[in-house]
Amino acid sequence: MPHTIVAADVIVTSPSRNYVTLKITTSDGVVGWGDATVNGRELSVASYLRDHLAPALLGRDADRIEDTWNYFYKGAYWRRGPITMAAIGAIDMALWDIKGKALGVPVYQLLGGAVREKILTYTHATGWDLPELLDSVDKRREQGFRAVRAQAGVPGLEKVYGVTNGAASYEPAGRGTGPVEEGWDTASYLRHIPDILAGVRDHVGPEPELLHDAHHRLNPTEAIRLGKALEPVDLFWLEDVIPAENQHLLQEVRRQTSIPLAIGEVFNTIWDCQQLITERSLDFIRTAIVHAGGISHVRKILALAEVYQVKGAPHGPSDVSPLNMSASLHLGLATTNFAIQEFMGYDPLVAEVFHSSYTYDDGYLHPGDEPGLGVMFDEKAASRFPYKQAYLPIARDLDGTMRDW
Ligand code: GCO
Ligand code: MG
Repeated sequence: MPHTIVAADVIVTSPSRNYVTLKITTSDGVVGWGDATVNGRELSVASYLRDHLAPALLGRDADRIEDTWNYFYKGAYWRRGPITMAAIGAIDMALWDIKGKALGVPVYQLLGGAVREKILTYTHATGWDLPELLDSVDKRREQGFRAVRAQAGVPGLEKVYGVTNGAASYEPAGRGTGPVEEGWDTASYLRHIPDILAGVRDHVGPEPELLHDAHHRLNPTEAIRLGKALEPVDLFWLEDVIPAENQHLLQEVRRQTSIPLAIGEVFNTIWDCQQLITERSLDFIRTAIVHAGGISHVRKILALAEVYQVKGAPHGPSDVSPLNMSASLHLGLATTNFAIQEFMGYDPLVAEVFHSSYTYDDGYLHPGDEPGLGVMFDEKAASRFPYKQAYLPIARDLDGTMRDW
């Protein structure tokens, strides 16, 4: 029996931060949910969905997930881009949720079934200086995490990539009418960070996995220097060493250091990472489910990656909703070359709106066995948290020149 789509509603809610959620309802009363959040540009996706895609969804057969993906991707004529792909991603997620609920099975079963019992996860540790960072790493280890991303301050600066001098937390977003400005000093960072990460490795011993995010700040020459300096630290990966626009340049870094590279949280399609994967310029591809067209499309990215021995390790910050997290975990449980899931956790307010059935235990996540994606969205609770304008920070060099953030 076809499940005809009779409603497609967009809800923007802000329990501590903004999330955009798509609700699709079928003629037989099945409701599917999808995440459409693009941090700092939330209302654009909400409008793209509400004004352009939702009307065209009405009357379509919810069972035709792949056809609907192509209908919106090819049918737009205009290609790619974070707003378009997050909107398609939300539709795709909601349709997988509906299919799972209609058949009474969790989405990972529809994707081929579990290939592992649980999914390794990494979380964030943050400190301005080494003692503060070690404190934060210890706390994460006490919570059971086996893999930790370590970020620190940079001497001479006060605020850098979400890390603030004197505030032991990481916050890559600010509310208000404009972006917070941070400073950047490549030379100081390169002098400082190898010792910091070596200090973390000394502290935790050889076993825990350590990761570090350079957040697009370096050029290939600087990235090679950093990669070489960090080889003794035995990182799980070094993330976003250079901006990914000039993809062939990553080969330079690749040829001169054995450090594992992760990249791709800003990518939206398979075509953004095709060259990186087929030239094997990276070890881990980081596209988030929501930002790259949903489960259907990220599944294809991971299938391409599998051929080249590249692994999946999707972006999973708290600025995408638990719906995205759940979709990522269902895909991860059913995908052989899925390495690890980033998991920052959420502000407690988020659980008032998103009732998720995935579980965390001793460093691993599991999507749970509820039908569909297993996340219930509480519309009444959501209405208590209206949208608040928010921006990602920007970064400037010491002389004021704009940098990649
Ligand atoms: C990460 C990311 C985040 C992003 C943020 C952007 O590796 O988790 O780099 O910190 O900057 O999610 O919205
Ligand atoms: Mg990152």
